[in-house]
Amino acid sequence: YSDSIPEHHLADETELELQPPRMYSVMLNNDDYTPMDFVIEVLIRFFRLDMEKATDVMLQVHHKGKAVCGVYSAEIAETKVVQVNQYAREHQHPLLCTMEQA
Ligand code: TYC
Repeated sequence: YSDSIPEHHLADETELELQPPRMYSVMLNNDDYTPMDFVIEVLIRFFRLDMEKATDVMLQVHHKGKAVCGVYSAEIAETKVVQVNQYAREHQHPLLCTMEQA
């Protein structure tokens, strides 16, 4: 309906900005070296999973190669990726966090 509103009246509340944001799945990728307990800690700390859910997602990654940890808008997903990869490197683990459009 924004066609019916003069362009100079388009504001934050009009149609263009009411579209839902594109969503991104943030994934953990399997590797042979990162300890399972560290992956669980990451899932609890950065993705706010409880111990049971975190264990489930960690095992999914371990068995299938990767799994979704959470789904977020672009800016939040990018922040998760940076924070998790930085945290893993600080602890000298090769754990890799990535994102893809959901
Ligand atoms: N494969 C690892 C191991 O056997 C565990 C692991 C799980 C690593 C999930 C990374 O994202 C990962 N210690």
